[in-house]
Amino acid sequence: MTIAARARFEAVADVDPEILPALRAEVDRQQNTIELIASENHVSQAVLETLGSVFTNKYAEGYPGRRYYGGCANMDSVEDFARDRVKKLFGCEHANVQPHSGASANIAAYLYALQPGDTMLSLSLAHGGHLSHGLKVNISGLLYNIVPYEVDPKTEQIDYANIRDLAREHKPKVILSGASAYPRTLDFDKFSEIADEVGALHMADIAHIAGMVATGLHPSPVPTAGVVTSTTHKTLRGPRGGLIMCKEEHAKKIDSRVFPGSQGGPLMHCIAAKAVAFAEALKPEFKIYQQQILNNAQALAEGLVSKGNRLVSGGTDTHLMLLDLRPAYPDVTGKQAEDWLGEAGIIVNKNMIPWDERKPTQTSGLRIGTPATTTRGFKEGEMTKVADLIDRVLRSQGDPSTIEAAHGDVLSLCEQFPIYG
Ligand code: DSN
Repeated sequence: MTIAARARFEAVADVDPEILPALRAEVDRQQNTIELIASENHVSQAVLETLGSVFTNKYAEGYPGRRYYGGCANMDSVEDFARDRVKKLFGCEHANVQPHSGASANIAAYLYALQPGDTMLSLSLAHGGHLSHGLKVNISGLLYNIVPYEVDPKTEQIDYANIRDLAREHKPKVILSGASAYPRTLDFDKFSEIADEVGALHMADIAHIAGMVATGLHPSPVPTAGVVTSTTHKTLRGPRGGLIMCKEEHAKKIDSRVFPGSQGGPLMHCIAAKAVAFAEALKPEFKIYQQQILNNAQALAEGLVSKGNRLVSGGTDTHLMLLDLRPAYPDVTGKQAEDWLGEAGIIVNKNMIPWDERKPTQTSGLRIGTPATTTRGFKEGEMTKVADLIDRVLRSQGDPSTIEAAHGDVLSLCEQFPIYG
């Protein structure tokens, strides 16, 4: 990988010796570390190539067939392919592939569904939600009246009866489902049922689980939710970006809330790369990949639990899990754990757990996910080894010689599974 990638940086080497070392170092870092951040992945060479193409040179404000600039025929072609492929992947009536990110997709969806001051129910960030779902300092929390729901204290899973009670009491315009640190299956039909009952719109954000939804390995909100947003770069394994799906009857207004409502020129190189990633996701092997993500998450979870670690909600149904550090390592913060594992070449992120008493900069939890390791070819056997490595480092309380030994094992695992050929 290193040699091939270095060759591709020849032009940068000619013009920018300051940026070049970081490019090379990042290739090496990704090759030589075990990436367990649940929202990250390694895109294919085809997606990378398209992302680095001349499509980045073009303005294409508007939509296919209705652009504000000349010279957009190739832009129209790739955007049409991207939209059609989303429709096939998810079975939706309409797709907008222009959102620059998941947060941008959410903003456009809010502009579609809400007026400033309107009420929205969403999962609290502290219980696994996302900052764009109503954090006070985010545009969602600044513009709208957010009523957060929390997980059940006993099961640490979504409490649908509580959501129904809150919905009846607060009469929200939108009930938002979706999360960035919730390890269990979401019952989208139940969300839609509650939303229908109180006359709210069910908006689903499937950013984390999009790959599983596309392949039928997680229930889909598309048939029942009013609007569905996603990112394209997590389990979907495309370039960094967002998308929105809806019924045909809402298409015109949704599109207008993306452009010109909240964005200007679309990132056409990114949309072209999304189209390539969607084609990859339509292939039968993508479902095998998604199933392996799930199998790997089970193996990792079982490995951790068998060594006495506690997972929030007792386990996972998806690609991610939340390790509660408190029972096994009461004095270790998420920040320390993230740092020690990082020194060993295992990349995770500290994460709040429900009712966490530590600050978000410290936390009592780690979020751990399997999409990226699965992409590079890890299977259950490797994940069991990864569970053992994590456990060794944490149990040693950051002992330098234990970290060094674990790092050696990480490097030899990484060498067996090159990311790019
Ligand atoms: N920051 C992403 C995550 O890590 O889940 C969500 O946008």
